[in-house]
Amino acid sequence: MKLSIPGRVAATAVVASVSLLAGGSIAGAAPAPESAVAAAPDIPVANVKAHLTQLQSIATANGGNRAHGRAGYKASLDFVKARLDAAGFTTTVQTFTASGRTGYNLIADWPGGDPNQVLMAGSHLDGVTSGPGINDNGSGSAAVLETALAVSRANLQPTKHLRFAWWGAEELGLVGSRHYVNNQSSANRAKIKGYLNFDMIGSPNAGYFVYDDDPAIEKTFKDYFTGIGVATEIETEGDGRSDHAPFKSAGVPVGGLFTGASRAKTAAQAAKWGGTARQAFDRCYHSSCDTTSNINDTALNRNSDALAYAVWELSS
Ligand code: DTR
Ligand code: ZN
Ligand code: ZN
Repeated sequence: MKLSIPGRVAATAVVASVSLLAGGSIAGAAPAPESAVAAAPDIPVANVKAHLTQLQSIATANGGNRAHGRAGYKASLDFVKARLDAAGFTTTVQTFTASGRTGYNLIADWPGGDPNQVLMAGSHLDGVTSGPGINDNGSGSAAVLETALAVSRANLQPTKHLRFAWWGAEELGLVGSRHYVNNQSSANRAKIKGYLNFDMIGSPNAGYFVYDDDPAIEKTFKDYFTGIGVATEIETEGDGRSDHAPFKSAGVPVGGLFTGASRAKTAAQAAKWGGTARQAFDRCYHSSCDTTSNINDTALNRNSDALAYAVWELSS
């Protein structure tokens, strides 16, 4: 089911509400329409980085990783869950088995909104066994967590019901997200009007890629980056490569953001985005050096803000 966001209405409403929210007023303008979209807040990148520091500490205290079936993964989930419980979310831990070990998904529902129209945002929380997995995928997990906390701080009351998810065992083949989708009734699956995926959004030699799946979701992300003057490219290698795939296979509109993995940045991309041509977007992909030093703060900041913008826009 496609999301239908008449861009001009949403944009007008956003302009109206932003001006009004900022204490300004649009001289002579009509009052903001009832459906004015509250402006998404800036996501403090310092908060996102603080979550990454926690995940790094968890890996360090648990054999150097946060991989499926290891102590570091469950400790990561417990950390995220505690923050969400304290912020008023209704959390659920879903268990499954993969490679003979227990896996866990964390689902966080924000109370309110139309239960028949669910907007989801998610990321995989597990890493590989060879390192702490801070860009892959602490970056996505921390940004989704901070956006959820921003929803709580704002006490957002969107039209749609908001649900956030942190997946287990993505590195074993999208096991956790596939378990979630396959264990939803078809009726409940049909209620999910969009799934937004964030897997590697802070790569050191960052590119700015938008998934080219659902047109309305893709446009929402592109509109954000256009608004901050950052060019984007469509993500071409993503199909099947992350947790949006099981949702897409089930007919759910999907989208997401990505800053690149082991593929090398081209000279043209370096000219557009900065960084180093002919060097991987993330030289520490699936390596022990994927630590808190392996993050591009500007990319993490921009993608965290784009995440919040899309959640606010697409849930309104
Ligand atoms: N599969 C992800 C990394 C990854 C590689 N290509 C893409 C494209 C779109 C999203 C993610 C990815 C992982 O290793 O976790
Ligand atoms: Zn990975
Ligand atoms: Zn990943």
